[in-house]
Amino acid sequence: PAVIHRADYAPPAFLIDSVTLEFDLVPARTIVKNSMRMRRNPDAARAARLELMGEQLELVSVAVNGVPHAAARAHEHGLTLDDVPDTFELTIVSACAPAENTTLSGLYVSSDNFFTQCEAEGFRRITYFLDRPDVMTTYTVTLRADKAAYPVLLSNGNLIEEGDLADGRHFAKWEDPFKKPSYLFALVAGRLVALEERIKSVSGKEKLLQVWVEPHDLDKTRHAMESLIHSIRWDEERFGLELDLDRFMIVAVSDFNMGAMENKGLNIFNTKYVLANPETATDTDFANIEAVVGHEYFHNWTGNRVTCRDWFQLSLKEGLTVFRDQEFSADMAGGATDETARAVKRIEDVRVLRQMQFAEDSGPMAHPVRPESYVEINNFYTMTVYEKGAEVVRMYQTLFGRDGFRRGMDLYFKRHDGQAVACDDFRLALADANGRDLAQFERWYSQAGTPRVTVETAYDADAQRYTVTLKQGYGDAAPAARATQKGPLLIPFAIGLIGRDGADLPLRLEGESAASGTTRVLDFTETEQTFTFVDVREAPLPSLLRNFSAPVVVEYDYTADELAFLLAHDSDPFNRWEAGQRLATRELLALAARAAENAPLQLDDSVVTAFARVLTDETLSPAFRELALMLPSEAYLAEQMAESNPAAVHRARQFVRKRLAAALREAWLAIYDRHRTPGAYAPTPEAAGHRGLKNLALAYLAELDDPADAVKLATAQYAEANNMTDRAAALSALLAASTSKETPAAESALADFYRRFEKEPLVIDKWFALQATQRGSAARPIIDVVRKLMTHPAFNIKNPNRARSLIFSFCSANPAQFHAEDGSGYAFWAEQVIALDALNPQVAARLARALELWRRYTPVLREKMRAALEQVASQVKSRDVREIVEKALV
Ligand code: B3K
Ligand code: ZN
Repeated sequence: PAVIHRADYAPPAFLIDSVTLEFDLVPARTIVKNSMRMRRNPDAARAARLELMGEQLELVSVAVNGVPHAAARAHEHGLTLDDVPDTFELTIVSACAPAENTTLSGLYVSSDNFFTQCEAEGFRRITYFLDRPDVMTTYTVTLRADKAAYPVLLSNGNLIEEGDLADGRHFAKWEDPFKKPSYLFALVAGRLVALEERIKSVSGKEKLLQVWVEPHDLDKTRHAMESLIHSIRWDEERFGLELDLDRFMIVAVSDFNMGAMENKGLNIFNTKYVLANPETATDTDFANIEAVVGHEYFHNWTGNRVTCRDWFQLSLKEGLTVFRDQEFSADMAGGATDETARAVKRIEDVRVLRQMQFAEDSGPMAHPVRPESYVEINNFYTMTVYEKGAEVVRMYQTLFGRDGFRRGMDLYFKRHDGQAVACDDFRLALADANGRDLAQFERWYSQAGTPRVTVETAYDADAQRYTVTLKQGYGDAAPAARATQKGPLLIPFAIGLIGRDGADLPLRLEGESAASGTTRVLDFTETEQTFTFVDVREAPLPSLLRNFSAPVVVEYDYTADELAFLLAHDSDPFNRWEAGQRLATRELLALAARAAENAPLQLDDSVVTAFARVLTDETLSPAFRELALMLPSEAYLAEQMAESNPAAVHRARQFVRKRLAAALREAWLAIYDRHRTPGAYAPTPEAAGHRGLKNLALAYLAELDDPADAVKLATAQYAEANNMTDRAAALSALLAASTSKETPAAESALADFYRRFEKEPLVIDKWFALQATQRGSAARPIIDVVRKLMTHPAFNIKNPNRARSLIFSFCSANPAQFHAEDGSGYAFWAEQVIALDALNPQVAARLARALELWRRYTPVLREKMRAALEQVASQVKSRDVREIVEKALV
């Protein structure tokens, strides 16, 4: 397959000054008339011909300056025009078939309504175009459709005209005053209703806000609207960025490949990230909606006003916008000063990064934040580009502080508003605004793999000096990553020193005149570097990489007692949590190694004691305690083993869960009682924290060999719940309890849940997911449950949310069952990847990635995975899936 290289970037040979689009929307055959004012790009080499991109289009006619153009050739990838003048009007009429479009890229139909998805390269499935992000132009769009079937007609920007046409049809004309790349184009047509609000933006201008949904979902739009208003306010306050359009629309669609899309003024969202009311959505759903609404809204400046020169620069907008949405959520939860509330959000984000991005960075798909090459760009909307990219942006803020970061952002917009630029331009704006050379920092964009920092410390009591020696490298990185690694990184390494009483010591580095602060960010720039603290009156315990100041792995030989001490005392809440995770991980990996050899398992009491202290420490917020008591995931643990053994990890982790359940039984019962939240439901972080801790208690109680308490509590909670968080948690506890002891309560709750929510697709997704991720037993392997559910009338592989809820949940979120030794999980995976490949390559490629780390597993599993991968490689057609499986098999 053709590989696209970053080094081959060349500016476009032609530019488009404006475009006018007219759509005659008919599901089976939509006609698009596209008129573009074009000219040669003075900054590019003179091209012999004009090459427009186009896919799956039927060409009807081409005219240059109104004259039919004979020398136009349509082909599989687009349209070639020989002999075009220097400046001209190009008019192309073409047709496409939205009703048959199962890829959900381009123009498609969902629930009888029309939607578009153009990023990254979907616009070329709508019309022939220079479908690349550095070609920015203004759009005028006329939509025509049957009025009864499609009463609402939306596109980007402002509505300038609408009216009736003959034969029961009508039209709407939209104009977007801002230049934009084609990937930000959108249209929506259908039977939809909107929740509306009018607000005044910071400069006093009136703005119309709308959340469009199908009529039966109008009662689930309030939270999305509030999230939008909060996002608008936050961007005004934190970054001085104002909404630039008079009207901002969000539209929900139930068939969507990803979370949401930031089309200019017309964001299109997966229903999952819009619809919520207490009965249907969990606390996590509410929080995710706020984050995704924020994310897409923030793109209006970081992505839309300043966009990407080419797709290699994707992290320019995605890393930055993820960072912005993380900060938004932290500010919403804790303001600028509630460090524990902010830490809860930070911990959640770091968990995801470590579990998913570190794994990606260690396998065949490893790539730098700014990739060097790709086959299919849709495969590069990755954890690395998004989450590691956000960490890279966060490091600027760690280096320069909030004010310095803001100065850099201001300069970035001053220089680049209205342009399509590169990651380097962002870095230079930050460097120039803060008067610092950030040349070395560029390596964060060009080197793949997770850096490892090893730490050695020494205390000289006589001299009262404490030295910290840091070494950086990449360990044995995967070949894909190793090829990119050139030299040491600039790592902002935050550190604190803790005294025997648990309090932070004042910090003074050698050469400084006085001590200042208790956390210092060390500029760690060399392969090996020693930092010396002076006036250190006692041997301290180091608190390393506070608040996870860089996306690295830290290796330091803490004793178990030291970790327990940090868990009890560190003033940095992130590192308090981190100490508990290190303690648990170490213990769990030792147990997994024993489990792999079928040796008996035993857990040290000190671990139980350390966790008991946190659990019952009422000075800590419930949300923090919930995170502290949550063990590292099975996937993360398997990843840390020399040879991943999911069955052994599962046995070890279950063993520890059961021990913690039994040893702390009374505490769990007390917690359950104390953290009930009677009264009306509110999705605030505080109330969610109480529910979370209470439901964690329930989940632990369900692990007891005799789960009678849990069954009793969960049965009552299920029946009485006034919100989905509690109802789903109760159902999950009942399913878990019935693994050790068959309980009829689980079956009847499952049946009730289905009946109750039959008409709520997002809740039925939860019903599928809960069953796909449940624990199995030898007598009841979950693959059987999953295969049976595949034939359930509510299952539909064409709907990505549904496919994810059953197939992906099983293949990616139930490792012990998926990696069954008989290979049954892999055979299922292969079947589903092949089936999806023919319908929706983007979704298929995501599923394909479930086996990419196959080389790291035990020999038995490895061989079965290889066979499944080879089977898939020999049958799939899409460029998307081929790239994944071929890279995995190299
Ligand atoms: N920019 C879109 C993602 C598009 C994915 C295309 N395969 C959503 C987001 O990151 O906000
Ligand atoms: Zn984004």
